[in-house]
Amino acid sequence: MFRSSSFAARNLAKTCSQRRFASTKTVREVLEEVVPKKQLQLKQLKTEHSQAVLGEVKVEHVVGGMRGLKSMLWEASVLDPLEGIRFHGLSIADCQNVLPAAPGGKEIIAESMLWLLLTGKIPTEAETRQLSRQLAEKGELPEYIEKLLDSLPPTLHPMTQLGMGVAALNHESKFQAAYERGIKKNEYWQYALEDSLDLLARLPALAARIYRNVYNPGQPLPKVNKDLDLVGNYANMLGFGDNHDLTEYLRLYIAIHGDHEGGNASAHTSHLVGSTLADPYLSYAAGLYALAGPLHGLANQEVLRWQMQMQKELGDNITHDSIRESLWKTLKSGQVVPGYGHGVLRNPDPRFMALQQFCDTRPSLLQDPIVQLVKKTYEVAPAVLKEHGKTKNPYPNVDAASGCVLYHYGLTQFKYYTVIFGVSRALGCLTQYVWSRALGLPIERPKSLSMDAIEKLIKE
Ligand code: CMX
Repeated sequence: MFRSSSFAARNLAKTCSQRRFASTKTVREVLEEVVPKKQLQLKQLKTEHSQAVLGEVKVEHVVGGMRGLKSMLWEASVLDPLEGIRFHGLSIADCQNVLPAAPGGKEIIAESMLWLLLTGKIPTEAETRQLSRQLAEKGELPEYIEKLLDSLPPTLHPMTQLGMGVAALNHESKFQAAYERGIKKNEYWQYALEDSLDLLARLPALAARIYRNVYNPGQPLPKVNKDLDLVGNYANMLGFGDNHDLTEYLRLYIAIHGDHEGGNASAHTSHLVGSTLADPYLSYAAGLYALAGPLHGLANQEVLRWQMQMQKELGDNITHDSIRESLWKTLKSGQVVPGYGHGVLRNPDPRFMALQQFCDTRPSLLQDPIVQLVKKTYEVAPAVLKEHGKTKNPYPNVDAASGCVLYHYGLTQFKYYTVIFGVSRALGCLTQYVWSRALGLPIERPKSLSMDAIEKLIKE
């Protein structure tokens, strides 16, 4: 029974229910059906429409970070400035209606989101469970990776460690080994899929080992439990397995944060590196280092630090006026308000709203002073940012909300928050890696210009 799902969601769910009672397929079997159709679609685009114009390139694009320039193919999701993200046409609310949850849970899980991103189809519950088991069976880390992580200084930023671990896992790359053997181009995607699933399966153990080494050295780490979903295992290995609400929050956060079309810095970096036929591990490691910048993924760490500083300065009696003053203080000191603004969005981020809704259903969260402060800041900040007049989007993005809930449940180490984002974003970046190989996309090579060359072109 679906709540108020959109037309796209009802249609997808209907198609899905037609095979709901048929045999359970693996994600690879479904992809084998979908890939030829997509390959045909691309062939038609190339033969029939290759000269169609999608927009103009202006000087503002070249000097303005290519904002809004339509120049990349990205299959799994499209971001609308006003509505927010849609995964194969489905909004976050649609996904919450139709994607299977974990046993005993209500929130979308990473496996059902991954299935949707990869195939454009809604998995049945049995298919989701089967994918969970498939991932859990490959979830342990090779010994050399454990040794590598254990040898790193605990003061090294967790994101640097995550990128190193992911890059070193390319020792296992089936894609790279097959390439060296000399496989055909039309076989690339199958090895890309295997690597992507292997990497996703190991990310929880990798990320949890970093957490253990940095924050709880010497503590035992649980093994991967084959009966748990990916995020259930992640929460368990982080030491929060008995906290049902935090596990559910992580499930929701990781699923809805999994993809945000292709132009954002981490997705784009991963896509660019993958286009050289570097394997999925190297490609995603590169994406992680883009995510580690404060204007991108590191913002969730910055938001909480900033909100807690505000809480300290304002004391017990926090009012809208005192928050307004504090916002102006940040802006006047030349800093950005972390968690606000976006390169594409021009409305409050629906991911922020979904996380707020999660809080609204839990009284303990609603009573938490830092959760209350995030809410109150949202009531004031858009007007202040409008008055400030610089940002094109005065509304919160997902990072404005993500950290305070983690903090409430006891995951208090801000520096670790971007790692959770990194575990999540692998869903979308690795999905596109598979699609880029399935579609035979070429190496990326846009044209750059010097300022003299731009002026010359303008004169001509
Ligand atoms: N506070 C203050 N000023 C802001 C601002 C904010 N939150 N957001 C944008 N601005 C400023 C920009 O710095 C820029 O100023 P200059 O002209 O002096 O360079 C101006 O407004 C125009 O920027 P914009 O076109 O609206 O935004 P961009 O596309 O250039 O940047 C983003 C987008 C997210 C980097 C920016 O809004 C920002 O720095 N936000 C705070 C950090 C943050 O929350 N990042 C997370 C984003 C989500 C994610 O990628 O994970």
